Amino acid sequence: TNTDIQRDTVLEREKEALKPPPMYQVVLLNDDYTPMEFVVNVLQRVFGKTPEEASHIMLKVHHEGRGVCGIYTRDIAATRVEMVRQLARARQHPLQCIMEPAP
Ligand code: NFA
Repeated sequence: TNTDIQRDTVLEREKEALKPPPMYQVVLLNDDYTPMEFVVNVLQRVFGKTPEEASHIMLKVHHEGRGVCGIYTRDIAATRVEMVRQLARARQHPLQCIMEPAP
């Protein structure tokens, strides 16, 4: 009946609200032109990495083609991707940054 379905819908919504939100990883991609120092600076400024952490991630991207900068909720991930793209654009570097569902 109608009220049975309404009650089911409320229970489904309550169950959904208790779930953790979907998480997204922000990924940097390698290229041949962006200076290493710029990438390290971005990782410190946008992702709060220490100089040592930032260098480690930068070298992983350089050697393996990609590297995870952090895992966030959708809006935080999207904002950080935009921050990276804006910094790269301002210096005319081809640095690429994407977000994808965390496994
Ligand atoms: N491959 C770039 C270089 O040799 C450095 C780089 C690292 C670029 C990580 C993008 C991401 N200058």
